[in-house]
Amino acid sequence: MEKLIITAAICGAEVLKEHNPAVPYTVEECVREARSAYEAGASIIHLHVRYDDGTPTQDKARFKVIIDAIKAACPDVIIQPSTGGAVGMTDDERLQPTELHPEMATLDCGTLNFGGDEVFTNTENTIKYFGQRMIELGIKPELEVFDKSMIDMALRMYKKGFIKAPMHFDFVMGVNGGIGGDMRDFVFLRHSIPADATYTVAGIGRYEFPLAACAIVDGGHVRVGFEDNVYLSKGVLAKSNGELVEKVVRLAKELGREIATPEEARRILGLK
Ligand code: KMH
Ligand code: ZN
Repeated sequence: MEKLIITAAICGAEVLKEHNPAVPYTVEECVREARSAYEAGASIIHLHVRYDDGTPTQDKARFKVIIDAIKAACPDVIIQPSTGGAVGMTDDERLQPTELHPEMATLDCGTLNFGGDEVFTNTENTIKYFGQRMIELGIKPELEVFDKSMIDMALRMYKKGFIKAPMHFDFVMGVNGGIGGDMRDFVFLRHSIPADATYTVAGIGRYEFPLAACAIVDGGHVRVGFEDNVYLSKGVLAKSNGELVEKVVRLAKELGREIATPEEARRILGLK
């Protein structure tokens, strides 16, 4: 079994300091959270950025400042900017961080309800546009799937040439509007991807660590972080993203799975 790649989704676009005071908004806070995750064993940072007041933005200049600062603190870490951004942003607004030529970026594979009146929109043409852009720029997409239908969409996009193999998926499970986070749901997704594909699992809220354990024993990979969950255990807020990563490392050690370094993660994912 390959070593375990841990991704830290340190910030997100929706979670606020009101949910956990350690949620990062400023450049310094992003560096602090990325470093804590990296030192604990994360090899990938899934990155959204905010302005200092917490407003999410896909502004290229803001991304550049934060990516450069994270790279100075964690030189070999893989930075994976979000192209999902926040609900309501346009496609071109969302794509801005791809102009910085990151090694990876997310590619969201369908539309879903996102709580209340919010809808996270990813039409077929959006997916084609984002997929084509990432092929042109040599960026490895992490295929964000919030439901089984989005795996099917990714496979259609692959057949049409908008996504290349081997594909790398992120099963985002337990969003209010997407697939649930039970083991049955995990098994369904896990057996719906091609044999040569890799995957990571991002369980939302209370699903985070049970799904991490599923992926650890199954040979998949794991994403944790404030974007998905702010609690270390029931009712106990995590002090940092690093604490969430440390818990995954403990689970992996108990279950006999070694942790991948960023260089090992690059090889496993076929990054340049
Ligand atoms: N913030 C969500 C609307 C991604 O990063 O690609 C979208 C999201 C997915 O977080
Ligand atoms: Zn995200």
